[in-house]
Amino acid sequence: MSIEQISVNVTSPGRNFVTLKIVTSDGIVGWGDATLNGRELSVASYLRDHLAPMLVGRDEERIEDTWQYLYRGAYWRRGPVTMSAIAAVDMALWDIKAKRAGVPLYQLLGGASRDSLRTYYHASGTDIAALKDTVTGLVEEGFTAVRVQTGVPGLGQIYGVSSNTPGTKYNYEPAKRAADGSGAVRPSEEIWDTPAYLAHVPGVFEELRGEFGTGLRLLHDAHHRMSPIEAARLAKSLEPYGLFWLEDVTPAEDQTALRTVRQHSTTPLAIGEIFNSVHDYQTLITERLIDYVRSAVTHTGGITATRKLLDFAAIYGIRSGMHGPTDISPVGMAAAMHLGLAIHNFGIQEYMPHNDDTLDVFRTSYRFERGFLHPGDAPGLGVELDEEAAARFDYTAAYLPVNRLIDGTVHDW
Ligand code: EZ4
Ligand code: CO
Repeated sequence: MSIEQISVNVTSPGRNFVTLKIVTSDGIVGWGDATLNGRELSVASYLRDHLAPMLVGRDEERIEDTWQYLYRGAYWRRGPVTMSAIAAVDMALWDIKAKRAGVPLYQLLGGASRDSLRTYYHASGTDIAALKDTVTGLVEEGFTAVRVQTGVPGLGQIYGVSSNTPGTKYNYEPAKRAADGSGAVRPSEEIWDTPAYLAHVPGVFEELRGEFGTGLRLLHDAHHRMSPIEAARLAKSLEPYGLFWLEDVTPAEDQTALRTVRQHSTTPLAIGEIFNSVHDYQTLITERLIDYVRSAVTHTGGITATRKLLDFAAIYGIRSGMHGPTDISPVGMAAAMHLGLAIHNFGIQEYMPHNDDTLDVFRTSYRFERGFLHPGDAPGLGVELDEEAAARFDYTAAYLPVNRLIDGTVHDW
């Protein structure tokens, strides 16, 4: 059998998604997620204009060979656009292989290593009272782990703090669409001040531990904003509150920055949602500078590459914490769930339910119950794109925000 048709679907049921469809000569359909928030059309073009012509006629069973052909064969390697495109092809081929075998994908990855996947969800509040309300709601829903983001006095809208009213469903979506619907969108801008943040955050965790005790797993995302020594101070100041992890404390390019943080603190560290290759982790893993790998299957070259990355991490006792915001499509989320169920060194899965329009477009068979996820037992990935439903939602340009310091200097967002 061989790859006969390849097409790329761009749809926007509330936010943009890019989905690859591969059809084999005997009619098996495989789906892959290629969504890269704010840069969706670049990946769509990479797939349509460059990869699709190379793939037609290839043996769809040769997944590793196809991965190497697309990665090594391009000469230009790595980068989020390339690796998201390769990821989509890889996911679609695994979907096809598992459908042909008539089994859920996790069976081909070695079978289940656990019954279900512990998840964490996001809680935020512009002040501590609102934050406590949100966390209380999540604990009542059964969540055992919560990522906590908080407003900082003196700063306006900042990363991770939802503008939704407390008590409602607090989905956080940082990519902003053009207000006038014209599509001529520029990124919104936020303001940041590290000293104000560092002074405020430990008190928030003090309050949360006082209210919820030590049993609840608490996570926090610093979104790449600190210098190494500022990050070390943050990690040290949060040590008494026993975080499950502290995420993305420094800009992601410099792996050696985390040596400084490690020298000063035992707060567990997670990084990698904007990484796209195992090589981004080489120093971090071999020097044990992190505890959790944040890569998304969608942005890291697919199941083939993310499996290798997580196996490499396993040798050093490092676990998975795969990225799972709403900008990973249900197809990409399912890929993470199958992989997470199969590997031994699973840690936790980030999970934010998609909106109803998205779930009309993507028919999922994964199950979520009281804080735990299971990929389901449909053959393949278990997610099918309804192309008619998708056609109702046109691409709408939207960008992630740009961040500035109070004096106007551009800063990491
Ligand atoms: O900002 O997915 O841990 N999660 C995150 C996310 C990212 C968005 C960017 O597209 O940091 O909310
Ligand atoms: Co993050």
